[in-house]
Amino acid sequence: MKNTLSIIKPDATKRNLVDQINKLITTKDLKIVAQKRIKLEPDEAKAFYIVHKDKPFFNDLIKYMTSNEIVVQVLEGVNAIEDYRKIMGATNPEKAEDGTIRKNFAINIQENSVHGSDSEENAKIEIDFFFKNNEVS
Ligand code: IDP
Ligand code: MG
Repeated sequence: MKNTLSIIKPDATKRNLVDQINKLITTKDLKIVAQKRIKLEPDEAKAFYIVHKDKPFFNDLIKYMTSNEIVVQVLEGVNAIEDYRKIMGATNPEKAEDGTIRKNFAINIQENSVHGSDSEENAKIEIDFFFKNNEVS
């Protein structure tokens, strides 16, 4: 079994989409094994997205990620990382496949409703960023 980190982002929590998004997550081979709703501080958002610090959209991304609460989740499955990236759809919702979370719910390339880890290495770093060992079942 593998774990991946999922975030339901501010645009989605604002619109009360958590239950609908969780339905799309759990219909495939993925189980939600930890979940909490939190408000990110700007410094935490900057630390989480440090790989994007030189991108033109970085400051807007931090503003957006701290604009409302987020729901952070640990997902478990045999191919959790790849399976969740598929369920999420492309970063730009205009390019996302039908049935994906981003196709269904994202507003634009920034307000794209969900985050999912992109590799096993980053999944571990990102899960440790938000969860203590005893919070993940
Ligand atoms: P990902 O979330 O699909 O892995 P990344 O390239 O890692 O996409 O970007 C992280 C987040 O930064 C995106 O999910 C989105 O919220 C935001 N973002 C990415 N590219 C752009 C852009 O070109 N304009 C505005 N925001 C962007
Ligand atoms: Mg990414």
